[in-house]
Amino acid sequence: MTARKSSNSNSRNNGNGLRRRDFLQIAGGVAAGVVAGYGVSKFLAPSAPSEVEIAPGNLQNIIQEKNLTPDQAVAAVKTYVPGGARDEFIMFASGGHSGQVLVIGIPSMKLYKVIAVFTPEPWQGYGVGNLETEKILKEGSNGIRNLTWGDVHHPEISRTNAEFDGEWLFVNDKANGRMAVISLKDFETKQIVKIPNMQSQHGGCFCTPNTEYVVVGSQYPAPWDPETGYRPGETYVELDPQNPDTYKNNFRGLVAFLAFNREVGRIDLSKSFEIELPPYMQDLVAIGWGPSDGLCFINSFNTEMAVGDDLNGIPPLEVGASERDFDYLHVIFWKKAEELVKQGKYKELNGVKVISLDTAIKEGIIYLIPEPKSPHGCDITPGGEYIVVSGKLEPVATVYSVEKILTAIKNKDFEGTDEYGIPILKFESTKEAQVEVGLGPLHTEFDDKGYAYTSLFIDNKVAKWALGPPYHTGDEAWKVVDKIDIHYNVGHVAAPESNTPKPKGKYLVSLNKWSIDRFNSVGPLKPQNLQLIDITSSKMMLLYDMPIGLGEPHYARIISADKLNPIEVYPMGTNPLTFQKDPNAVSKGEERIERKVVNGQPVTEIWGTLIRSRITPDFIRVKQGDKVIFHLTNIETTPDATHGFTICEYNINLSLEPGEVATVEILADKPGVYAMYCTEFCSPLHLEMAGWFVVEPQ
Ligand code: RUQ
Ligand code: CUA
Repeated sequence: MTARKSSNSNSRNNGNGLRRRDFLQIAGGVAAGVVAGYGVSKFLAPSAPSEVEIAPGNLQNIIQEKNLTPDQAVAAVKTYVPGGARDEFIMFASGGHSGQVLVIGIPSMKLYKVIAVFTPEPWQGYGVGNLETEKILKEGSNGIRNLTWGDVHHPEISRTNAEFDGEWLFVNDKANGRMAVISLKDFETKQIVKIPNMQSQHGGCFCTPNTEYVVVGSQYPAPWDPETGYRPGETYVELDPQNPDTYKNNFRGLVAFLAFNREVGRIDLSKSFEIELPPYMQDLVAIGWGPSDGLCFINSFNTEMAVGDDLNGIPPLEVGASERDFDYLHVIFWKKAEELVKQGKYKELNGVKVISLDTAIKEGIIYLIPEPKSPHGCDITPGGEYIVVSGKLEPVATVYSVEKILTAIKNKDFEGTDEYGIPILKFESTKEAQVEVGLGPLHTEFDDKGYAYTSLFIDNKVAKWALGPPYHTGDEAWKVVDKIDIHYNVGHVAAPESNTPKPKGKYLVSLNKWSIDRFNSVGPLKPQNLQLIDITSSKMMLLYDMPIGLGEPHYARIISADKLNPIEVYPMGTNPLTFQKDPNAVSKGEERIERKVVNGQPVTEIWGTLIRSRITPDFIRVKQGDKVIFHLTNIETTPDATHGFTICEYNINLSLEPGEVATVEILADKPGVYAMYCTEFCSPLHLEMAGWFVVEPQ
């Protein structure tokens, strides 16, 4: 991997070979421009810094002292979003193996929140005692283990007419084949679903144009029993590397169309369906609109169906999976598949309707197109007319025309079938263009001016190139126009509302795997590096490096901030999971403790309130062996007045936002006197927001 020093690091010659006097002139210009550009009057508002502090001379001194190049000084100003101001875009970046989702402002690159999804997170009271959130994690496990992490790759925002609508966020767990639903009303996880018949999951998520379905594809094929599909911990099939047929016959890929019920904000498996796929390693998924409405595209690798077994003389999986020059882009007619389900042409496997591969072929809903070697990205141009795929091992971005694909299907323009009988369309009759973008192309995003941006893993660059008609014509079309260095090892890039009909342009974020020399050292495990790039002019310009010290952000969706409209406080007594009034909500004066016996088990049930700076009740006496249930209502109405709740030694922590009701259940199994207190520094008497939980010995 080539990892070079940044060309614009703080070097003595100011990075540009400028002489010092020239530089000072430019710096002065920048400084003056800063003040003028931002409007002096704004700076002179009563709360703004004094005139002396913002004098151009001073700014010039700062630039000089920090040894900034003019570009760096401009970048600093471009990304600065003062406190009280708002970012223009919000990025939802996957948190990789942290199992969480990062909420980041653009252009400031401020980290606003880490949404707890697959991994317990105490600050949000997620999976650390709160009954509802523990239930989400438990019901979203795989039935054989309580999963406490996920490998989050691809976030997706709910869509209306294929555009992001800012209501819901979906993220996948690659390692365990799961999907999570997050409400953008409160930025909290509401549901995790183990996708039936899927072991690992990677492609997508990608919503159909009106979020009828959240679409996801498998990555590593699952062991497959034609009668019972795949069941975690149960399905055992023969896999013998010496006999490739065992893999070809006993494993299957899958694409799942998870029906999303917007009213209740939940995935409904009873209305979902799946399509069986060959045991290739299906990769990214894209769902079309406009001319590609009703189409689903999935690329794949390891169409060689290599298994590995390197210690026994079989080529390593990596080698076996890279032998052929082409893999397959899958083209699936999902609306026709929906019809087949209505006609009953499916088999129910593990609670979901599955269209068999044979049925899919016979009914003409699946086709393959050769795509250059081990591709990764699978992205749709704003007009929905092209699909762009990049082969990691081929220095080109390949552009397919949807019109040509549909014509080729109509004319049965096939070069044959694959081993399973799926018709393969001819590459030449579906291809629109191939653009030489550089080495190791991965993933492509689009702006609002007809340009595409492809990440180049091996080159450590992002290439900007012009799309063809109707975006650009003649000599302008399908041409690389600019490249920018990134630092280092870019995976995906993300641009505001790319992969929708109306990308917003302006910025590109390069999600880099390595940061090497870009930050203060924090030991051998280095942060990932998200780099913000300005794409408003013909030359791309690096604006900001943001270290991410938790997990690996694979991909991100970026939405205009004004499309988001989260609530400030919950309506009093809300259960966040349902957004309904919680039957156990209490107001001031209704607090109480009740003791009863349920099926022979003594139960102490407490209805309490929290308000600055009091937990009511603040003294609770139970008997050893009691099951103790707390229903706590935060009766604050002030935004930000969150209280926490813990009982020492009990491994629980709640986060109660204003208006929220939470329930926690514990077993008073050990005698003792335990302090309980509010874990959020909420008020001057926060430390006094405490009480005692007494467990009398039997
Ligand atoms: S992936 S870069 Cu899911 Cu593309 Cu990781
Ligand atoms: Cu409530 Cu501290």
